[in-house]
Amino acid sequence: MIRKKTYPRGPKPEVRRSKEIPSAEAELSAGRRALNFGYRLSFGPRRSALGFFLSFQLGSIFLACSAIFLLAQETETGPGYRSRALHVPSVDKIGFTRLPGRLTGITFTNHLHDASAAANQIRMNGSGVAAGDVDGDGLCDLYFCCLEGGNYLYRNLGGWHFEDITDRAGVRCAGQYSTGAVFADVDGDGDLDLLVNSIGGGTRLFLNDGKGNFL
Ligand SMILES: [Ca+2]
Ligand SMILES: [Ca+2]
Repeated sequence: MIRKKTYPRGPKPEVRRSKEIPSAEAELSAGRRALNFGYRLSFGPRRSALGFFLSFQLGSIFLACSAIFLLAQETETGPGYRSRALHVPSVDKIGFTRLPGRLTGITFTNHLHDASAAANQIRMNGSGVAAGDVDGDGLCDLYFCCLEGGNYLYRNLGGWHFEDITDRAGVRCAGQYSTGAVFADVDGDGDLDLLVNSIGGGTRLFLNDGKGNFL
């Protein structure tokens, strides 16, 4: 015969709720509600320019405070870096959007002929890309390695537009199978220098003059 063992019950533990921290969406939606309120006042049944002005100001203050609050709350700082979580919207389409080269100015394509691949299959490993601000304007520039035809350096103009400054910068590296690159301040003068690796050609170092011109 099996007997069920029972244990004396103690006092019910007290559950304390911590003060709820408003989420990012809640903060931003508060600002949007204020703007919607203003819109109804301005363009609803009772049109009022003063109502629109006041509510627009209110909504702007809400959004500004929300942004400051979120930055202070979510930005993590450490030695040499800052990071912040990426908020993905719960509605609407998410993910990446393909931007054509005619809009961005980036028309780079990595080329490798079949005969070249057959001669040395290491070439089929592909090539890399380096990202960094080479001219110090605060915008991230891009350097693409190519197996045949030379590499490309694109200067970021902002707004997803780029210009090809490869020849001006002197980093084409034509005539070699470039496999990878990295930007790093090799000489410690505060700007990003460029290291380019290749098959059978060693690693080349280009020193930056601080304006995106390499020696
Ligand atoms: Ca730049
Ligand atoms: Ca440097």
